[in-house]
This record gives sequence, structure tokens and C-alpha cells, in this order.
Amino acid sequence: MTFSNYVREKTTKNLSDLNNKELYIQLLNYVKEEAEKKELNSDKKKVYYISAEFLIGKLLSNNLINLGIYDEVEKELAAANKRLSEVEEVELEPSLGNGGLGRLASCFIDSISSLGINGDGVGLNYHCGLFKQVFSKNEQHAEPNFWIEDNSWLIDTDVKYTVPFKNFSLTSSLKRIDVLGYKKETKNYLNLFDIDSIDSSIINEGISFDKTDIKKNLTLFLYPDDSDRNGELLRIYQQYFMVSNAAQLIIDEARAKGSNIHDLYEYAYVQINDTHPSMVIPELIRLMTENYGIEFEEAYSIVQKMTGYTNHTILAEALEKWPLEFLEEVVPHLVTIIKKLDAVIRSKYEGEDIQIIDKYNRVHMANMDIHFSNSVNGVAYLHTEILKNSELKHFYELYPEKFNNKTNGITFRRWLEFSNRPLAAYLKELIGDEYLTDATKLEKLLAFVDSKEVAAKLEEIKHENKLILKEYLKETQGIELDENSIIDTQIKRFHEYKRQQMNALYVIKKYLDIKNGKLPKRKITVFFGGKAAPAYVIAQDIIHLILCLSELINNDPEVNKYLNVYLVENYNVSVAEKLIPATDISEQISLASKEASGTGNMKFMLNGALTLGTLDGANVEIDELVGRENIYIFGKESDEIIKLYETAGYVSKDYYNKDGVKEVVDFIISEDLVKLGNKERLERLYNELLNKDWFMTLIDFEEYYAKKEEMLADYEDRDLWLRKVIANIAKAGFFSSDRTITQYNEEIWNK
Ligand code: 26M
Repeated sequence: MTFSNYVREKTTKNLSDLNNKELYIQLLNYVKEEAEKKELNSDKKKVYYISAEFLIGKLLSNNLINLGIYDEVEKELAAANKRLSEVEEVELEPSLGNGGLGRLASCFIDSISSLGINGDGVGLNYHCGLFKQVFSKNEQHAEPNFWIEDNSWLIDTDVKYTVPFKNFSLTSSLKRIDVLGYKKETKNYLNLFDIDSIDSSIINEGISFDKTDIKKNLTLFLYPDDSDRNGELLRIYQQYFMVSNAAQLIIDEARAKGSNIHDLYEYAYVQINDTHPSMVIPELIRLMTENYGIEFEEAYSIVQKMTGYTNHTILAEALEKWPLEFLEEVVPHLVTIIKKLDAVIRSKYEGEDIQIIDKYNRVHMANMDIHFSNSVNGVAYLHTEILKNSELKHFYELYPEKFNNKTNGITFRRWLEFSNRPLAAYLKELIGDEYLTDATKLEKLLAFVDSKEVAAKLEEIKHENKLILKEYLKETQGIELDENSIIDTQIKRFHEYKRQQMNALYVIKKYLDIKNGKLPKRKITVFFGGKAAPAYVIAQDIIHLILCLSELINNDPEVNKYLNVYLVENYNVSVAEKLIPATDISEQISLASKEASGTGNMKFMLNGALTLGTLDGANVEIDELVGRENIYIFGKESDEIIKLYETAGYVSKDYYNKDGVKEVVDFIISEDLVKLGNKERLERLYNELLNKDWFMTLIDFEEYYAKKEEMLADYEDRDLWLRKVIANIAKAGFFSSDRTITQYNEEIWNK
């Protein structure tokens, strides 16, 4: 049935009689009914991708595309004088993730369904997604972001489990979201566990709330800490609640298919997304031994055959180590199991650094995962090499066969077909749409690297996307984008290792250049987007610096003809979908060795931006694929950086005192800037750069500045630039999450 007929049947009205909100609700129900008709995947073995975060983004357009009816619905609406893009605006974004890890999980479940693999996501139904970021006085403030409305994609089920804690038990309720594959007859679920007693009236100022009342707060908030942690007990409650539900679901579903539990590994594989779900290992063992009479040794060897751990970072502060006493207070029944697992390892191996419980009585979640699963993977080639050769060296020596790499990927359905309609349409014309199911087909574009016609068309599309962005930013943020400027974008969580502060130093230098009469050939618009963990002070200071620079530069008539700087408010998936297609320069400038992979880098490449980056994470693989002539690489390499850390060999003052660096850094505490901002914040950041600079901003600054200048000069050679653009799009196929998931499926889940 067409959408107009559906609406007529349900409401006796025509599309033109409904407003955007009413149209959205009708479309939501229409799509849910279509999704309802799809059958579940049903292979004997099922994958459970357990993750504390699923940053799914808005679902309407994605589902329309996967159902293959986006164009048709868009046309029907247009005929009624309605715009689908305006209807899409009605949907609230579920921001159930912090950043890369959560968005990756969402691309993965899209690919699992699109490949027809039997695999579900399992996580938590946070009532507030990641905090909403609001700027005032050039500072970030955090507000709660409720995303669940009466009409949403969530489907109630009657699945309930009892989850035991030390002093009480909770009854869960399971909500589901259908995960449709691209033009597939089958589907999977995203399972989000919740409790019915959540009470949002406990929220005080901003996002602060009473952390002790677990029955009211368990799934109220997604933790906004991206590697800076607090509220640890609640975090343990959340994690255990998630994995106990997951383990009970896994066992129930396997039993329904005939498992006798001794053979559970033939029915299920659990992928552990970072250490947040690691307690699933002892929980499965606990349930098998307590409820099914299985001996402890057999139980852990079953679990060992059906679990794999993915590491997403080498930052030590992000590797979870729970004090035993915290676990005792929340889940003493699990501590019994963890101690037995620790004893197994102690009886076999001596090394202190590979034990599960350390001498300070902290439980190293990653260590437990590595010993008691059969796969450990990193998320890009370089990252996996660093895990094997330094970070997890001793484990690699013990279990070389467990270690493997799975370079991240992104779903092209969302990050091209939906978010870049003009480019997707043109690619279809040029090389067909096979690339949506076989991404390597993008290489057909290589035949056109020297085509003036294709280059001209791509240039036109970039301009069109800048106009789309311009309209969006005007309406949502009151920003006046100059669509004829070069767009240079850095969007990601704020963290010192990602070095937004280095980009800010570039902005300062450019500002000083312009003031001194060194004018750019063409106007540059620098976009930043991202949130900082509320507990991460220096990251907040960096945001403050950028907001002050933005105020200074955009209001200076001498400078704003050549340079604009914006930090977009409340960066999220929806904002990314608009910024990425309009961008020319993709900033991927982390300190080498620190960014495990990055996935934004892949999205920009696919959308025709060129990368300005260090040899870090997946940038290394982009470089290899496109060749050095099609990417802008600068900076120290990972080996050297790792050595500098080992020898404490970096002294930031040595770099600060070089010509051309000092004045740029000093500008942070200049009169001009301080009068726009908060002196304490600017001074703290300045002192941090001068006296510590743990992530070595200054070591790469000069090379970064020079490389960006080279890039801006190249931009003026339009033929040269567009040839590079074509080469980048053509080679992006490798970064399809369909490729990544095919590898997980063949090399881990069904090895
Ligand atoms: C930890 C404790 C308490 C609350 C939250 C956290 C926490 C949440 C998310 C810690 C880390 C989190 O995410 C890490 C992350 O996003 N890592 C990124 O993963 C991407 C996908 O693999 C990579 O592309 C990025 O390089 C990596 O930084």
C-alpha cells in the first residue's frame, strides 16, 4: 500500500491535510507496520553485540532507505506540497552514545541485518541520551536530553527478567527496535533493557541527580564520561543490569532452539564492545553453574568458546579497573566467580601484569576478557599492532592466536545514500548503485579521475551541499555560512589527544597573519563540533578558547572577510549528517598512536573531503589506499611518540620557545581574548600547554600549519584538488561496515 493510501485509510485525510508532526507520526506507524511484516533471521547460531552505547541517530529516513521506499515517499509528499526533509526534523534524535564506539555499534547492527546475519544488539534504554550541550558566556553547559515520546521506534515486549543485586532485585522490561537490513526480507532486533520505576523528577540542576536511588535512576542517564569516570557504583549497577539481562536472554533463546547448555557455544556468540559489558563472562558462568548444574571448569570453557572482546582505546585511564569492594557492594555473587577465575589464572601464570585482580584489589576487566574469551581485536591495523607489541604485549605472547584486527567501517546507506542525496544520485548515474551492497564497486570511479566533466559535477555537488548546510545552520544555530568559503571541519568528542587545541592554535596564527596583512586567497570557514565530558576540565577550557576565538574573529570586520570560526552547538549524528557532505578539509590530527581508529575520517573521505591528518588509527590505511599524493599527512609517527612516552622525552617548553610558536600560544592569555572570556580557564589552558602538554600539541604544530597552507594552495588548483577527491571516493569502499562485519562473521563469530 502506498503511503498516501495508508494515510487515507487511517485518517480519511489526504497528505496535504496533515502538518509535519502528523505526517511524521503516520510515517512512523507506516514504517513500523512494514517492518512488522519482516521475518527474523533464524540461523542456529546467533550473534549478540552487547554494548553500553548505540548511537543510532534518527531512524525514519534510514528505515525508508532500507525498505527501498525513500524516493517513493518523498515524491508522494512533494506532490502534496510537503518536504520529507522537514518531516524528518520532527523526530528527536536518540543519542544513546558518547561518540565513536556507540556510532560504530549502530553501523554494525545495520550491516549485520543488511548481510542477513542472525545477530542482535543488546544494550540499555537510557531515558536521557547524551546530555544536550548549550553554550552561554562562551562555556559549555549540560542539560538533560529526553528523547522518548509517546510515539517512538521502541516496541514494548513482555520479556522480563529478575536481576539480583546485593540488597534487592530488579525486574527488567525489554524494549525493542527493529533493525532492518538494506532491501532485505529479514530483520534483527536492537534489545534495550529498562526498568519501569525510573523517575525523572530526581533530576536537579543540569544533569545532576541523586545517584543512590537505583530504582529511580538506573537507566535514567547515559554516562557522559568518555574516559573520565565518576559515579562508579551506579555505573556498575548499569553494567551488571545490562549483562545479566543479556545472559538470561541468550540462554532462553538458545534453550528454545534446543540447546542443552553444554552446547551453548553452538547457539550464541557474544561480542563484548569495550570492557563495559565484560561482566557478561562471570554472569554466564554463574547462571550455568547455579541453574544448570554445570561444573565450573566446563562453564568457563563454554564461555571461552563463545565470547570475543573488542578493544577501542589504549588510553590507560579508559581501561576499566573496578575496586573489588565496589563489586562486593553491588554484586557479591559475581565476585565469587571473579575470584575463582582469578585463581585459575594465578595457578597457571606468574606475571603480575596479566592477573585479573591486582595487588590493590582492583579487577582488570580487559584482563578477564582476554583470558576467558577466544578473540581479542583492535579496530584498525596500527591500533592492533600497538596492542600486540606494546599495550597488551604480554597477553599477545601468551595467546598469539587470539589477537586479530578488524578495521572499523561505516554504513554507506546512512553516510552517503541518506546524508548526501546529491552525490548518491550522481554516483548512481555514473556507476550504478551496486556500491550500496558491494562497496568495492566505488572503484569504478577510478576510470574518471581525469574527467573534467565528473570533476565539474563533483564541484557543483559540494556547492549544493554547502547551500543545504547554510540553510540548516541558519535555522537551527543562527550561523551565516559563506557558501563560497573553503570548509575545514573537526567534529568529534573534545579530548586533548584529538588535539582540537592544535587546530585552535592554527586559527590564532591565521588570525595574526590576516592582521599582519598576509591574506588568504579565499575565505576559510573552520567548523568545530563536539562535547566535552562535564568532569574533564581541560576539555572544557579548550571549548572556551574556541568560543572566545569565534566571537573575536567573526566580529572583526578586518578578519571576517577571510576567516570564520564556529563551534556548532550540541553536535550529534544529525549535525554530522549535514556537515560532512559540505566539508572540503577533514581534520584527523590526533597525536600518533592515540586514536584507535576514527570513523569520521572514513565518512569525510566517502563524501569527497580530503584528509589532513597524522599517521594514526585508520588514517594509516586511508593513506595506503589513496597514495600519499591524495592525502595530507604531517607530524611525528607513532613509534617515535611511544618512545617519547617511555623515556619522558617530551618537554613542551622546548617547542614553545621556537620562533612563531610563542606568540601564538601567548595569544591565549592576550588582552583581546581574556576580555571575551574567563581568565581562569584561559590561563589554566595556557599553563597546561606550557608546562605539561601531555598529548604533545606543540611537537607537531609547525608541520601542521605548513601542511594546511599547502592544502589551501592546492585547493586553488581545482583540477588537481578534484582529481584527489575522485580518488578518495573511489577508494572508500574498503571502509564499508559490510566489509568489517563480513570479517567479524568469518574470522570470529564462525571461525
Ligand atoms: C567509560 C566510563 C564511564 C563512562 C563512559 C566511559 C566510556 C564511554 C565510551 C569510555 C570510552 C568510550 O568510548 C571510547 C570510544 O569511543 N572509542 C573510540 O572507538 C571508536 C570505534 O572503534 C574509534 O574509532 C575511536 O578511535 C575510539 O576513540
